[in-house]
Parts: sequence; structure tokens; C-alpha cells
Amino acid sequence: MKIYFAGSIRGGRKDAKQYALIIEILKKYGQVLTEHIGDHKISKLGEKGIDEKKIFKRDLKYLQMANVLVAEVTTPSLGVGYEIGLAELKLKKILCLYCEQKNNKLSIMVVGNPNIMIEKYKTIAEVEKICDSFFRNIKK
Ligand code: 6IA
Repeated sequence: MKIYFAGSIRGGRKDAKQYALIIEILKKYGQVLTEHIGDHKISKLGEKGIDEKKIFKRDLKYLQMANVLVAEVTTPSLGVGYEIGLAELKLKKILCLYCEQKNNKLSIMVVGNPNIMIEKYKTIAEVEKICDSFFRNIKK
């Protein structure tokens, strides 16, 4: 099982620690192709001198290789939204994890989409249960 994990970078890094915890859970179910998303050293502005075209191309290749996309969507991110749309077009299974926020509602383009499984969570223990059920169902 190859897993593409998506999480905000330029959209903001406030949930980066959460991404790292989720990636650790996902590793129980397969190979996480995008482990770098949980790296706390990656800042919102990214690094100087990075080749953006190369990163884009590599991410598209990983998305193509992946069996599933798991996105943490609490912090809104253009890139994550784009990856969700592409994964849908490529008929990948999609799980969106959302930590409910008082002042920040999830986009209707995600909430209203029947091809996306959206799961709300409050604790990392809940994410473990959600992932367990998601991966059990896709193996059926
Ligand atoms: O619009 P955002 O930057 O929030 O989009 C985040 C999403 O786009 C993530 O799910 C990634 O898959 C992808 N993405 C955006 N920026 C990068 C990136 N930056 N590296 C890898 N994937 C990215 C460079 C980091 C640098 C330290 C090498």
C-alpha cells in the first residue's frame, strides 16, 4: 500500500506536529511517500533556492504512484486542495482528516464531495481508529 499524505506547507505550518503524528500512524498501513510533510524544519516560506518545478513534478509522480491520499485539511491550503482534486480525477481513495475549528469551516468543495471520506477528530487516538477502519475497508 502506497500512501500520499498531504498537509499544508505555504498555507501555514501550525499543524505540522499533528502531521508527524498522523504519518507515524499511517506507516502501519503502508509506505508513506511524503514523510517530509511532517518535518517541523519545513517552514511556511520554504527554503531558499529550492527548485519549485522539480518539487511539483516529484509530488505529481508520488500522487500517481499512491493507492490512497490521506489529507489533513484543518489548515486550509491551496496545494492540498489541488492534490485532493487530482487524486479524485485519478480515482484514488481519499480520506480527509479534520480537527474541527470554531472559526474555520471546511470548504464546501471538500465537504460536499461524495467521493471524499471526511472524518472529524479531536485526539490522535481517534485518528488511529479512523485509519484502522479506512484501511480495513479498502482492503475488502
Ligand atoms: O499550498 P501548500 O504549500 O500549503 O501545499 C501543500 C501541499 O503541496 C503538500 O501536501 C505537498 O504535497 C505539496 N507541497 C507544497 N510545497 C512543498 C514542498 N516544499 N515540498 C514538498 N511538497 C510540497 C519544499 C520544502 C523544502 C524544504 C524542500
